[in-house]
Amino acid sequence: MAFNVDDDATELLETYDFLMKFIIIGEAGTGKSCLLHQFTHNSFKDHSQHTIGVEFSSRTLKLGEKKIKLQLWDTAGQERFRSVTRSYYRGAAGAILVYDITSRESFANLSRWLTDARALGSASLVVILVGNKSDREEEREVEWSEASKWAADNDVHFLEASSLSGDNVEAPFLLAARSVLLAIEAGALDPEKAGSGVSYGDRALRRVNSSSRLSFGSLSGGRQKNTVKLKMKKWMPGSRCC
Ligand SMILES: Nc1nc2c(ncn2[C@@H]2O[C@H](COP(=O)(O)OP(=O)(O)OP(=O)(O)O)[C@@H](O)[C@H]2O)c(=O)[nH]1
Ligand SMILES: [Mg+2]
Repeated sequence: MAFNVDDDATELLETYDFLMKFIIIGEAGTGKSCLLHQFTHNSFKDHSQHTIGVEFSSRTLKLGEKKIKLQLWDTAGQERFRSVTRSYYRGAAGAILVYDITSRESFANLSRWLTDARALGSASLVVILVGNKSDREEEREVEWSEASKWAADNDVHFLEASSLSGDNVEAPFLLAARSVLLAIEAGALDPEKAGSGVSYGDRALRRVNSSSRLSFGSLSGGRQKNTVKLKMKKWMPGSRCC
């Protein structure tokens, strides 16, 4: 099992408001690893090989005033890894469910992935359906309207993206993070609860429901890969993971 943690030791000193656990799931070859690589490195992953088990990466982004650290678990789509990868679904706050617009088979199997994610993820799991490889329009096998209907029927968000061109790659992650934040603000998700898939990054900011209301006025899609801020005084040891 590979763990590609590209943050260095200074990450321990990083401050953020929330830490969220996301999983990337879907059939093999749909472009999950490329999508994630484009999101974390702003480049296309050449010669991508099948993921063996699970790979980990992270990125910190800003949503309004809030700094969110995403813990991203890229899972293998191959059947033989299914039991291993499912163990990583536990307590996920968000799931990026990927199919390939040029593969009807990858679309036909979506229900299976969604069922597993909902069974094992956080009770308020946010799911974003991504139709990847939108750059291959001429080979399209799944129409946007069909996927959009499936998404509506299954109560998930939907968009198409291209890991190759980078088109719409940030959107699913921003959308998922924003939905989770909104759930926290609405009181539907409690980061203090085990298995919520979210934890506070700094105890000083635990005032979500009192004076400091969350604000999503300006969604920032700006690239802040692995943002690191060295604020010794603010760092609290032992901040929980999801
Ligand atoms: N044209 C095009 N090809 C893509 C895109 N994303 C990924 N690919 C190609 O699709 C293939 C599979 O990509 P991966 O990211 O490795 O697929 P995966 O879903 O991670 O596969 P597993 O790890 O086996 O589950 C590779 O040959 C990529 O180059 C895309 O947006 N457009
Ligand atoms: Mg992969």
